[in-house]
Amino acid sequence: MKLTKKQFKQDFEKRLTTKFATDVEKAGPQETLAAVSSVIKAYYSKIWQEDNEYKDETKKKQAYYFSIEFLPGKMLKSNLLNLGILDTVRESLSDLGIDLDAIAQIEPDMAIGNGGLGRLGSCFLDSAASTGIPLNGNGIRYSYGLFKQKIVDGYQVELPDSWLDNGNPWEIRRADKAVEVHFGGEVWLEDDGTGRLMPHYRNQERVLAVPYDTPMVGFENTTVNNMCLWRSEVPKDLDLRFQNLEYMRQTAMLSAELYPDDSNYDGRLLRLKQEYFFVSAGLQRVINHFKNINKVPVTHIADFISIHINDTHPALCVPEFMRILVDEFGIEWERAWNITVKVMSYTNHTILSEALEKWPEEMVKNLLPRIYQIILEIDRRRTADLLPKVGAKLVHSTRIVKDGQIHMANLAIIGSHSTNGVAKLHSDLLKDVELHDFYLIYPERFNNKTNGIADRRWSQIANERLSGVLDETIGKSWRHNLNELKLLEAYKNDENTLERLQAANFDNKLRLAEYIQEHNGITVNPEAIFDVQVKRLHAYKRQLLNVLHILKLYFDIKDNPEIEMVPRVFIFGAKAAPGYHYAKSIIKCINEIANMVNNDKDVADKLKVVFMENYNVSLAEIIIPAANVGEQISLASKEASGTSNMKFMLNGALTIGTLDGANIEIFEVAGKGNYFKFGLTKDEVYEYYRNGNYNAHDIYEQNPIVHRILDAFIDGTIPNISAEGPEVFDSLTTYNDEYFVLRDFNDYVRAQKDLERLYKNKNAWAQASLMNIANVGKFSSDRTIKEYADDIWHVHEKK
Ligand code: GPU
Repeated sequence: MKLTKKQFKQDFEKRLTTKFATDVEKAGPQETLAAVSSVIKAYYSKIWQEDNEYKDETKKKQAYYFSIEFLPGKMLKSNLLNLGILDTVRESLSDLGIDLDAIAQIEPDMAIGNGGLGRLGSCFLDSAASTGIPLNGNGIRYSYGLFKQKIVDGYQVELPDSWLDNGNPWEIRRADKAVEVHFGGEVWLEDDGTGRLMPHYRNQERVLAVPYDTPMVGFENTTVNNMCLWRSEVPKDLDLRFQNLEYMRQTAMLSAELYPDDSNYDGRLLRLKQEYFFVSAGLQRVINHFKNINKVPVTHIADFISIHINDTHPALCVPEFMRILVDEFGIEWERAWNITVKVMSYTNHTILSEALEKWPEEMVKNLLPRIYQIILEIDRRRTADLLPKVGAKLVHSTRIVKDGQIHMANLAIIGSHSTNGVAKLHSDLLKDVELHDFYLIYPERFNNKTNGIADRRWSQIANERLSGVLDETIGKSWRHNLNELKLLEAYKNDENTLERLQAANFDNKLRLAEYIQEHNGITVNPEAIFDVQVKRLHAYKRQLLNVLHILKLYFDIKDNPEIEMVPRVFIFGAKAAPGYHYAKSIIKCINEIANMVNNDKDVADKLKVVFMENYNVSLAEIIIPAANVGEQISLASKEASGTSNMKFMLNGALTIGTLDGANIEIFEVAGKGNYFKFGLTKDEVYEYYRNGNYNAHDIYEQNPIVHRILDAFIDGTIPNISAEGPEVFDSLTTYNDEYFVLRDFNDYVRAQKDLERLYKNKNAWAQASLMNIANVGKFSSDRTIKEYADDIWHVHEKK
């Protein structure tokens, strides 16, 4: 949009008066932020309204991304950038003596997601809007987002994230579009006089679902899509003579809190309730909208909408859509089923068995009696249909209802026309191993969609320094099409460019060093290698492998304080699920090792270890641009894709990583010598599983370096971990090292040495960094979302 400084200042000053009865001089930072946001909202609202009108008039197909998590982070700068008014607003505010960046910083992170899964959803919504693809989010408006992490005495402590305290300037409460969602009670079927069995209900719990719309503003275009988030409330006409206070409390609690589990299934009733709540409310709204704008029978609905099931949490979309078609529209079962399968599609995000959702039949039956009947009927008909075709073995292994449980992944695969993994390796594993039996039955449903990232946030917003250098070197076309970064390759031997790229990184390191000084009280040397591992704390991600390597370097220094070593700063950021005891123990160990190393005179500034509290999207925006190295060291086959790996690449960091997830595709395009790969391949890992012949204790006994490092956990070398040290030690020895940390240790050390060698050659390192940036184009989520739109949803870009 077009905007002059004069206009903005006028609008802003007026808003301070009308909204807060104050002026530029007297306004506090919260008032300033709210007034700026409110002005921005007025700017995009017009575009939003027009785009909605355009969508309704053209009646073109739209897709809906159902996800129990989103992780947008802060919105102010992203909205300014996408509207094309970031510079104008920054300069206008500066004229008034206001620092935009300081104001932007106090906006709370919108953290209604745990990690990669939720962040991917937000990258997709950004990319869809920016490429003009009609994709809308559907989720839950949690009053409390992911907990805030404090480190107290080395331990993680969780604090509530009450992000809505100062209001949310972006959302619109749409009370007119509220719907009801029903739970529990009894259901029975009665002939409606025409031979059809219709459900009748008694004693159902009623919950009011109120939608809040948040605009997803496209980058310098006219598209504004919607992220619809549902809040649970008590229906206004509820007769309290028949309801107790416990019910009231429960209803209000439905949308209160995000479950803080990442890649882990925790079968609690409230979670199942949340799943049905946003699925039912979302589908009702989608279908209501379809009815209002299209004058065609609902049997045509698959030509107008597509529903995406993001991991299994929204898999109840399948029976709920069936319920609406069959019970409410009177459509005959077979026909309804064909429509449902056409409308639905599903993404799998992990092969970890502890993440697979399986709800006890009793629980589903009691909470969702009609949905339970429908699931049984889906399962019964499918079994009858397939038995003669594929035989009992395949039918059984792929059944939705078995062992007293509802298998949610099976429901999602069977009830949709597309199942995709999130990186090549992961999608192959689904076809060949984990979902092989499904693949035998429905080969045409399986496909890959390698993840991507919203590059605007991860470069233009997070790394203005680098963005400036890129503009000066290759022009600005990369801001619209990330593949244009390829132009940078022509400068691979241009010393001036290499120097300026490294200088940008150095400035970002200074910024991070300052942050670390302020928050951790640790002085880090900006000349050191900034070696970063930021992601959820999980055994399979192997933060522990990183830790063992740090201890190796530490002992190298202790043995020989004069040793030559490129100084390193190891930076961690990680939240552990509150109930994940082992992960919390590792956090404690990292913090105690940090204390030991950082305060050891022998170490000087050769080695520093920093654990950064409360890792979230905003912190990632400060850390990643400052990194030299990104650690992507999960055990091969376990990380479905990873997405921070792509963010590091975009910002010019080199990856040290295993042949896992999207790392493989990163290595393919970055080019040899521009990354550090190590470790078992997925085939070697599976070979160990087949033979059952991995013996971690042997490695401990036979490798003196490993022996010494592991002993440090139990012999008092590392102080203050008398409970956690033995736990870690036992996991790696007695319990045979589930994720092959010891097996990969030697090769990891070797790769780390290669890395150090390259870093000593400033020019060669700068070239490798440049090659990473130049070849990151594939990992824009603009590419990913176009593939979903073309291959799965069949929705089209606005022209
Ligand atoms: N992922 Br399942 C999560 O962040 N949370 C989950 O509950 C599940 C998966 C992640 C994968 O671990 C990661 O590899 C992937 O990049 C990301 O989803 C997005 O696909």
